[in-house]
Amino acid sequence: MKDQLVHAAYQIAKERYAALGVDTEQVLRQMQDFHLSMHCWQADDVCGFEPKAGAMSGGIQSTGNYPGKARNIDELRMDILKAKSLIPGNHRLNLHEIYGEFNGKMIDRNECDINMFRGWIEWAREHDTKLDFNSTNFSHPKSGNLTISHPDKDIRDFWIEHMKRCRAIANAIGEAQQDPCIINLWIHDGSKDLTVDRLLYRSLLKESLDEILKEKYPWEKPSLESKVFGIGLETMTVGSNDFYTAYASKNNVMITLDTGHFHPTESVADKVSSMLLFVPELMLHVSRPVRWDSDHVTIMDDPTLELFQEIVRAGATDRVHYGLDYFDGSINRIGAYVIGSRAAQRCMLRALLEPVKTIHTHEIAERGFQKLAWMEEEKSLPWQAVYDEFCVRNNVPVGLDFIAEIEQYEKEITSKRG
Ligand code: RNT
Ligand code: ZN
Repeated sequence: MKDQLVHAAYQIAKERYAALGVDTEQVLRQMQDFHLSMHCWQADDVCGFEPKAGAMSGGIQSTGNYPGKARNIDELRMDILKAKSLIPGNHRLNLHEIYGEFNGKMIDRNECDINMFRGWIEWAREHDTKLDFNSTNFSHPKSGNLTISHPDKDIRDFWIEHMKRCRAIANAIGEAQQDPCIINLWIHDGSKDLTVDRLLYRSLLKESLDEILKEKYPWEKPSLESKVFGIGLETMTVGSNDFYTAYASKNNVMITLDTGHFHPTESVADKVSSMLLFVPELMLHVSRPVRWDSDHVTIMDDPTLELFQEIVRAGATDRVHYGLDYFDGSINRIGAYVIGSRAAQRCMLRALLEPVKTIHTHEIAERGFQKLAWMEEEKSLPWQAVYDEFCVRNNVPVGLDFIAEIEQYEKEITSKRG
């Protein structure tokens, strides 16, 4: 699309918003400072680079076998850079422990250390990218249904060691980049069928977490992710939402809200204001559950928009970290990154462009009809013109222009992968 057209549409949009008391230039500055934490695992369907990687386990599943997934670290980095070149702004990258540089050596989960991530730190510095991190408790012979809540002390200790080491790695990454590295701690622990002694597993989880979180680091921030259920673990999840909400508020730890990890009619947006009164910060895993925690590509749907609106309305944009978490292996994976990242940005943009001051005033004064009218009006305000302007200013394709670029990359690169 022609830049002049984009600028012309933006000028009109700017005036339209100004009439409602919204400063689009200020919003564009805020958007520049809005950093997603892109999940590295969309590029290869959560496989990672352990030399002896087995089948995926832990109640998660990536479906589809669209050709061209990244087979090694170089391909993964290349694909991520391609995706980043089509997304306006500057974004973080979220690594899992299994995406370290193994160099063909089997380094077991209880042996991981910063050496596996020095290459990543260098790569990130070169590409002006900050890193986040995750321990990997799934897809391993020692992770059946249970890891750190396993009644067998040896298994528990193995995973405690892994998670402690992952925290140390995150701290070293954070120090190297002079910006805290968020480490997400998600464990799949649960049971398929009726569970009598739920208290046992939850007590063990609490005890293990106390041990894992004992050390305090200056450059690392742990965040705890709950879940409602996993595949094959349908009856009980040890790390439920109640468990982590209680644990995190008591211990002043961050909470990760994954939008696929709640009952289908539960509003994740509604959790933001409650959580933020009791935990220091939030991490998001923006995803799209279709009937279950299916991890479809994020789109600009109502639940996602409401989530971002809640964050902005609560004045909490800088207390939230914006991770993405989906893995669709059925479509072009770089396209999946670009669609999901742009969708999350558009939700944030719409949230920032909401004429919230006036809406608040109406709400406080109990002018219900006026409030509703303004909120309805927001839906058809020209936010799209502001997003296009944001793309032009960041030198990335506007509108659908990214499709051709991804098709070309597919033709030249990903389609040639065996
Ligand atoms: C799984 C959790 C978790 C994972 C990643 C790969 O249900 O959402 O965050 O998706 O760690
Ligand atoms: Zn998640």
